[in-house]
Amino acid sequence: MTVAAERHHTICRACHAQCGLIVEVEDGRVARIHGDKDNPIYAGFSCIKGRELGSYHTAPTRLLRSQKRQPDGHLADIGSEAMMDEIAAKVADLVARHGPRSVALYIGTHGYNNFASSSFAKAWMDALGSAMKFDSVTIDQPGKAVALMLHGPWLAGTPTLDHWDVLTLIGANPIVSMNGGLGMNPARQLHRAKQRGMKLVVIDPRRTECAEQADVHLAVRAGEDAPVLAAIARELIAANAYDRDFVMAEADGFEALRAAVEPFTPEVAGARAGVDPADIRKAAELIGSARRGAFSAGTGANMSGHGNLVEYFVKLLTTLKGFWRRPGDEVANPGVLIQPFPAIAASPGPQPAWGLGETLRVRGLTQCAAGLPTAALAEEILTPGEGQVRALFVLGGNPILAWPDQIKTVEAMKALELLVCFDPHVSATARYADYVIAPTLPLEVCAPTALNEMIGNFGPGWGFHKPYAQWSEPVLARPERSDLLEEWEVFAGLADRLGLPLRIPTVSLLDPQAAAEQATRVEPGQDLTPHEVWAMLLKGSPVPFEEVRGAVAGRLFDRPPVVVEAKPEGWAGRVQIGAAPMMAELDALAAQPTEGPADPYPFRVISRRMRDVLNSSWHENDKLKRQYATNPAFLNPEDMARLGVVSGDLVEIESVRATIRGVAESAPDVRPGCVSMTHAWGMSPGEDDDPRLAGVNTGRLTAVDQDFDPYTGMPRMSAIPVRVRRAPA
Ligand SMILES: Nc1nc2c(c(=O)[nH]1)N[C@H]1C(S)=C(S)[C@@H](COP(=O)(O)OP(=O)(O)OC[C@H]3O[C@@H](n4cnc5c(=O)[nH]c(N)nc54)[C@H](O)[C@@H]3O)O[C@H]1N2
Ligand SMILES: Nc1nc2c(c(=O)[nH]1)N[C@H]1C(S)=C(S)[C@@H](COP(=O)(O)OP(=O)(O)OC[C@H]3O[C@@H](n4cnc5c(=O)[nH]c(N)nc54)[C@H](O)[C@@H]3O)O[C@H]1N2
Ligand code: SF4
Ligand SMILES: [Mo]
Repeated sequence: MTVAAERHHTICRACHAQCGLIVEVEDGRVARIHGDKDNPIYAGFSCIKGRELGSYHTAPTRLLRSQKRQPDGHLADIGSEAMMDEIAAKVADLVARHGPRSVALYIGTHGYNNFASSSFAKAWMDALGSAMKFDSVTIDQPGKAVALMLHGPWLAGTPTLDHWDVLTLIGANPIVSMNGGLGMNPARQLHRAKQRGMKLVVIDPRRTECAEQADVHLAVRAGEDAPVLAAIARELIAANAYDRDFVMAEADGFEALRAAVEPFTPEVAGARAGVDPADIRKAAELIGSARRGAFSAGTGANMSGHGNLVEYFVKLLTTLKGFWRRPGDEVANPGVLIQPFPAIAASPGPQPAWGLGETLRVRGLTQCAAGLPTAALAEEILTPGEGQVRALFVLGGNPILAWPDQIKTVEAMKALELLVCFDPHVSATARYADYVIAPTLPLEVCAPTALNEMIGNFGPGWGFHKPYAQWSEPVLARPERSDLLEEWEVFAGLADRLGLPLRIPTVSLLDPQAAAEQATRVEPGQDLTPHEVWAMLLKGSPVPFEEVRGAVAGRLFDRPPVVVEAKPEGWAGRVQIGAAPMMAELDALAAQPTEGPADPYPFRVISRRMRDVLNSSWHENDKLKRQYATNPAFLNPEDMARLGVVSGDLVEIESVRATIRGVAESAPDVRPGCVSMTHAWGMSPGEDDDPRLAGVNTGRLTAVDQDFDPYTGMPRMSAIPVRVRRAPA
């Protein structure tokens, strides 16, 4: 006999969007999951990943107990207490022999998704004395933070979607990715904005779901965004369609910018990017005639060789148009869990963008504004000498499938003395691990929507546009006969064994110094409940944690309105729109000959997201792979015909670094000359020669020490030059 279903509200944590969902539980198991039409932000939205969250928890491949590598190479169960004893002893020994820098941390998607795990992990590294804390930001959109520092932050932020007359998306596809540009429930937001007359410009080599709805779609050659953005800036200046008063009052560097964009006429940019100059003019006119609007760049634009410059254009075009919030504007979200910056219509001016904190031993790289360059971590592991990394903790990430330069990443994982992965599966990386720690999954633990509120500061169309928050209590009990830990419990357990107190900063304060001042000290062996942990993480939140804990269905909080104040008398900071390193990069682009010798690698592999999987996660669920069981090599039909292949045929994709095989799939939406492929599929080299089985890994095509960004260390992860041919039978 089945019991009537209990209905619970929950926060989906399968991606960063944190949708408010409803879970129906019967007999202790998930019967159904669906969107919540009463949710004031998501209004019933859910995607198939969220609706399949139940099966995520019961997947046959899910680890219910942590694993230890045995002398014969197999993984076998280990009790969590014994596991923490052993790992703590190994770390103590490494630190004694080689110093704390020999221990590194990499926080991936699912570590980043959970402030309790990432905060405890970083605090544990601080307690050890190791600065070697890496995360996926520097292999994602690091240009965002770098450009923000070169330009200078605008404290009052940007107006929200309902105020824009025009939106320009550059290498981003938020309808599928749920990432920045269109806020939550993006398809509905775009529909509404278009109905009230907002114009949409999309710059993307593929006619994406967003481009389908664009007023102007510039289907640029991959990697050629910067010339097009330069031409748009040039047109705005030439047509006097920029906000001259705002620029005079708030910005330095206008003349340097004007000179640097001068060579990029629409004809020059159009020839480089392979688009009609008239379309560049049309885009510039739409932007030029707008009173308010926004620019948003995504991973495609960040990974294609000029990520910092593209993101810098995003900032400086916003300034040229005066698209920032102005005195008297209301701040749409005065903050619930995160205290926003003071709403002043001013900038503190540019800040250091690199050369911060730890210096790496390879390629002259330093910590940049986006963090330590993850693209250099494999070399830090492989380069002998003082400071060599010998132990790596991977928190909810999958280096083997996600990092650039898979060949080097495999070497590095093998070279480690200690590899510890926190992962619910024996992932492609966990296959090299000494310990795989089995974590609890989202429906088994409590959490707030703090992450999504925090990323509201990344740019326009990110995070919540209203004072919204939700708190989730566990919906499911931990499975029978399981021995699981929340990731933070492991770091607290390791710190206890090493006798180290932890300092847990609050995530509610954006200023790192203020957050550190409000840090809570956790003594070795101190008993903590999850609620106590979240109370310390949310110390100083605009709405007290105890009150937010009542918002189990997600709700809007009644916050006093915040209105942007005018710049105080005598304020010195001004934004910078002609930063020397960026202008030099533009000059170098302008000096490149437009007609080069024939390109030996004439195709470009460009990245994309697939709706039903998240990076390397969700591949174990066949229901989610009903449409694509592989990551196809999407090619324009013209290219398919020239190569003599039809959908389903195998093609060889060769870069200077490696050759992979892909399953060709005809796609008229892809610009000729591009191979549109999703990352984080496949296996290690030699294991995915038949891509029809588990896909193939595009990270293998890149080499970290070639064609890399000098500040973020990131090589091209999109717009990767390749040749393509029909695979021999
Ligand atoms: N060529 C190319 N490369 C790319 C990209 C690209 O566009 N092109 N994109 C880049 C980007 S933007 C990113 S963010 C990175 C992603 O880089 P990573 O974050 O390193 O990779 P993921 O595949 O997201 O790894 C997630 C891992 O977390 C595990 N996991 C799932 N749920 C949980 C959980 O609840 N707890 C824990 N502890 N683990 C869990 C999964 O099993 C999986 O092994 O990849 C980058 N790589
Ligand atoms: N369903 C789903 N959602 C996800 C993820 C997922 O794997 N699946 N991953 C999550 C992660 S980790 C992130 S970081 C976000 C990313 O979110 P987005 O940045 O929106 O990522 P994509 O959807 O891949 O869109 C990138 C676009 O860039 C285009 N592109 C590629 N190269 C170039 C270029 O040189 N120039 C220009 N202009 N465009 C180019 C591609 O064609 C693609 O349409 O998505 C997140 N959301
Ligand atoms: S969009 Fe992301 S948060 Fe929302 S239901 Fe899908 S996976 Fe979950
Ligand atoms: Mo990402």
